[in-house]
Amino acid sequence: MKNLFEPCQAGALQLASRIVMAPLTRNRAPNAMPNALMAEYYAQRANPATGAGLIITEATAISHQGQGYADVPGIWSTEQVNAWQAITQGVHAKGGKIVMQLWHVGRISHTSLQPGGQAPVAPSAITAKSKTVLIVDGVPSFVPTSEPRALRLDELPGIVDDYRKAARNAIAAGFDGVEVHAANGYLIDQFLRADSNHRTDAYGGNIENRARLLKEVMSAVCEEIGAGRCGIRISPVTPANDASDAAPQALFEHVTQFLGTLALAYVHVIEGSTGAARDYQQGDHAFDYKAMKAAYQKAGGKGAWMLNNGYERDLADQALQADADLIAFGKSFIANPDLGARLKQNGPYNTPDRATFYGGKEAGYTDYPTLAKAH
Ligand code: 8OZ
Repeated sequence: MKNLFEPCQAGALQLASRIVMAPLTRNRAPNAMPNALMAEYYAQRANPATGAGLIITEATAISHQGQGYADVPGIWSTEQVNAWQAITQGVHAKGGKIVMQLWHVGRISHTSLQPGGQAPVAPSAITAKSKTVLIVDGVPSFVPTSEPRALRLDELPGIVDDYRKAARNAIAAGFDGVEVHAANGYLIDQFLRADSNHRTDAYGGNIENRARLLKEVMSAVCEEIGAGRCGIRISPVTPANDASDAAPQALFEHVTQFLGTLALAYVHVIEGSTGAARDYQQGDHAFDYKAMKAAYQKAGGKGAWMLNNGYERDLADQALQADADLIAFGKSFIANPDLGARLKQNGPYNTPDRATFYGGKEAGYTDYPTLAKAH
């Protein structure tokens, strides 16, 4: 019987529990720079006895071009690498582990966030029916994403190289590893899905071609820092950020079959619609997650299987008995810095305040009470 509170080996990562803090965009990094307030937030959640066995950072841009939201952090400059060190040191001082989520948003961006005010880049010049966050007059506001331009074939090696350098930078900043963000309708997911990828070259068309960028990025990152320190996040059926594909089952079985050939730390699966109630088993969201995992294992995949989306204690226990090794908690980690301690006694839980998810300072970020403080 697996349980949340026992150690788990995920590739080269020795984790003190099966409780993971999911990546959470919080828009509190002006100028794409990590800062002291962020260090406090992560340190509050880092002790595995009361918090997470593994923290995954908020999505972090691998390049200026990879940025799509106001005040999200980056990992492309020396200054950023140095600033992240305070965060990794703070987490390690509490006995915790932390990996960085590597992010290129592709078309989910706005010209005002791009180098030189240029168009965002994407597999094809198709505008997403989606919004991004800008700070307008000091207030976070949702605006439609800009029309992207299609990446030229000769630009793709540079994108793969940006992921490679970002992974190298993450290790230099003291991270235990990286997670490649291939979910939620961002660049890699845009390549995967037929509705956002109309390319006619080696990166578009059939499944193998649409998965090519993902494969090249994963191979590069694994080669750079060792596969045992690398994870990946996928979201087979999410409609987030206008992600859309008529045949996700075949697509994602192809993807996990490839992932099974790498000796990854873990595969992180968002079930259903990102951030929504647990609706993945309903109607047109029918997706055979077990078959996807079987494809991974058949190909030799031994890395931990991490599940996410709306988990609470009972569902997490059930998932661990079924097929999960790790459970990633998102919104509940926003509101409960000591979520591990609260899961152990199954409550009480603070309620997350949506109004403070994106942007702002301490309020709704570092000021949620712990059990120790509430009593
Ligand atoms: C919420 C707001 C902005 C970005 C994702 C990185 O969906 C995100 C994100 C979530 O993966």
